[in-house]
Amino acid sequence: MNLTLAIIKPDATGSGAVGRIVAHLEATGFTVRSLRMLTMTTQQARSFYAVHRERPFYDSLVSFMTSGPCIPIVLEAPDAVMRLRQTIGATDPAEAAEGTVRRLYAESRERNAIHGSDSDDNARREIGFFFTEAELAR
Ligand code: IDP
Ligand code: MG
Repeated sequence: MNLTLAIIKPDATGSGAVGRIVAHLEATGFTVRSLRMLTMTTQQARSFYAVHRERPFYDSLVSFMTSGPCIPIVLEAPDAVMRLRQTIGATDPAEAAEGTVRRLYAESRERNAIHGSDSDDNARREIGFFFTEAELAR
């Protein structure tokens, strides 16, 4: 699939990194197809990250993701999912490769600046979580 979902997380919207992160994504070859800004409710964040509900970091993650505004972005490129995962880097910025978004802008394993879908199926689900068909049409 040529679409994936990124989310600029509350640490990065709060630290003035939004413009630089979007510029980095565009410079990497992605086209922005749609974006919006919202502060997620606890229910939204719990649902978005439901796959992690048994993990020890789940409650803290939900609290972080609802602590400020997020910017979900639908990105288009060939092999979008894999390309975005390479562009954002490893979950922990200390382990993320040089030049990746998390290496450049993330604070910690939790406050790691950006989300990227990890499969085509999850990209479809996650895009649908934030955007209607009409918002993707052009
Ligand atoms: P990913 O975002 O690199 O795909 P996941 O394992 O899917 O990483 O975890 C989802 C999010 O949960 C991470 O981006 C990060 O914000 C948070 N997270 C993951 N592992 C930990 C942890 O060990 N401690 C605290 N937060 C974590
Ligand atoms: Mg993940």
